[in-house]
Amino acid sequence: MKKVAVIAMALLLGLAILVSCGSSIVKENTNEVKQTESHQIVVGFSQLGAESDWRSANTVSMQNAFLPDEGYSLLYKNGQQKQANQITAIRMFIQQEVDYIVLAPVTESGWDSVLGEARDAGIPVILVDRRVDVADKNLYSCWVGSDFELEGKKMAAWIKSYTTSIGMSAEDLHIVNIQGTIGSTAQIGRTRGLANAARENGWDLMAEVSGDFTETKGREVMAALLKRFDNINIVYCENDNEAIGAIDAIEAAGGKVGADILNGEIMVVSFDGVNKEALDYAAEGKISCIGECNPMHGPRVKSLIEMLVNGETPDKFNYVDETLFSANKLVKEVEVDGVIYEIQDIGK
Ligand code: GYE
Repeated sequence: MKKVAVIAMALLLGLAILVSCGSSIVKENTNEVKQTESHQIVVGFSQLGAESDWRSANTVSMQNAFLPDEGYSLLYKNGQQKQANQITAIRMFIQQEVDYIVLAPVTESGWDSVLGEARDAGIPVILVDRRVDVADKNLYSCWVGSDFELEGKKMAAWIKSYTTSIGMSAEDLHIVNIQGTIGSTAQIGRTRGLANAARENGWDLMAEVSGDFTETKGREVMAALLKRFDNINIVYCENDNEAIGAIDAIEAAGGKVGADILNGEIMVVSFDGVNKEALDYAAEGKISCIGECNPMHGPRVKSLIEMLVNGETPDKFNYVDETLFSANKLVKEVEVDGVIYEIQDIGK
């Protein structure tokens, strides 16, 4: 009996060893799979929202740049225009131990703590499009995007050149600014570009109201402005979606949009040049000028990450070159800070 028990025990033990060996083999295999997966560079992308056509094009550009076939895995989170959502997304990326965090921040302030958490976790942060205002600039590796104040200055230079060439004097310009999301880099720069030019030239900048970069808000804000003022002759929209909404509101109120200010038309200018309807409006002259804002940052962010992977240090601030689009033949070029920018004629 004892012998049988010993043999049975030995068999059981052997089985147990086999089973445990087996499971360790299984584990190793899983590890191997994990290792091949971990050759992929995991990028967590906190996009601020989906408020405009510019934003959608930007998201697609990012998604197309970080493809699994090319060794990337992209985790995308839409912040719905709320900073709190973006902070939650970044914390989730930290927990998931991503290799890089890419942040398109909705507004500039309030990022110190969460970016500090990313740094403590050893995860580099790349900013795209808008910027953050943090005490320690080392909280992020680098940024790529547009020079928004330059965009504003170029548009102001276009307005100045156009209105002087049709013989208007400075005090006859009655401008309203439908601003972007307050506190966002794009808003701050574009608002400053216009406000400074208005002050320097003596233009009548009657109101600055946020349209939050959306068509709906642009329509709402414009309708309210038309009730408040009866002499608006220039509408400066901080993006195309707002401009489309504003044009609707002007037409609904019986107004006519166009560059013929001297004959009562209301001139609309805007930024982006991504939305097809806005570009068509510009070709027809309903939008008199569009300041280009380039959303195709995916490949740019990718090359910044590649530099970091290779141990190189990219430039801290990386600007994109941009032009102005107009079908109006009167202004061929504008000069800002000693640099000449040609206007791209998109007339039919
Ligand atoms: O102009 C606007 C978008 O930050 C450059 O955000 C971006 C701006 C863009 O909603 O359409």
